[in-house]
Amino acid sequence: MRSPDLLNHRQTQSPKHQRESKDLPMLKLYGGARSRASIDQWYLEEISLPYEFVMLDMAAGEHRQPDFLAINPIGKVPAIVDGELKLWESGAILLYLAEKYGEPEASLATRALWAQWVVFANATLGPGLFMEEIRAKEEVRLLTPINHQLENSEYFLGETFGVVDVAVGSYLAYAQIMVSMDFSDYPAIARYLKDIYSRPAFQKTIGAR
Ligand SMILES: N[C@@H](CCC(=O)N[C@@H](CS)C(=O)NCC(=O)O)C(=O)O
Repeated sequence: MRSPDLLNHRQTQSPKHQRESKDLPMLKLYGGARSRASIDQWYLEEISLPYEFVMLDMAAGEHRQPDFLAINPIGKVPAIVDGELKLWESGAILLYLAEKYGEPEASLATRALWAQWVVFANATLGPGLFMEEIRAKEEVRLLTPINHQLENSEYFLGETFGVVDVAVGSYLAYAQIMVSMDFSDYPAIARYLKDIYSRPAFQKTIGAR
């Protein structure tokens, strides 16, 4: 494993960013070049939580070595280590970061909506936009209601950017960046993506690829 890069962070943090003990080591995010770790990294940057990015050399199989398998026995990135907690699956990491550090205190119903959109992004939207054999069938069906949602509000859950925007916005952005998806029939999504691309935290992570 390459030694962790310590990234720069913005100084302003809400009280929710305070970690339980100042003695805890910094949260570590494990990823590879051009991996889904960028999604979690985008959110870490959005919430200005200090972290170390551990870049695994996946071409050399570092993600299948015992050191990393002790963190994620499935041998896939992203994964995080935060104190005693080892956590993997990009969506589970987003939800943990949201609840622990990123979002204001929220009701069960609101947290359930975060989970709904995060699971939708990873289990339905991602495959629908990236699996060639189903894309033609799924594209209109998925993008029409998403466009409608964004006609009614600036962001997915209202007028404030949040974890759901990272979860869903990353797949919409990846679709444009990686498979040149054309959103001209979906003007609210196109407007939303323009906004996403202008965010410094996005530019530093997914937008830097
Ligand atoms: N559903 C998982 C997917 C994880 C995944 O497939 N990660 C890829 C990189 S983007 C990986 O580690 N591939 C290496 C391998 O399968 O050996 C998530 O969202 O975290």
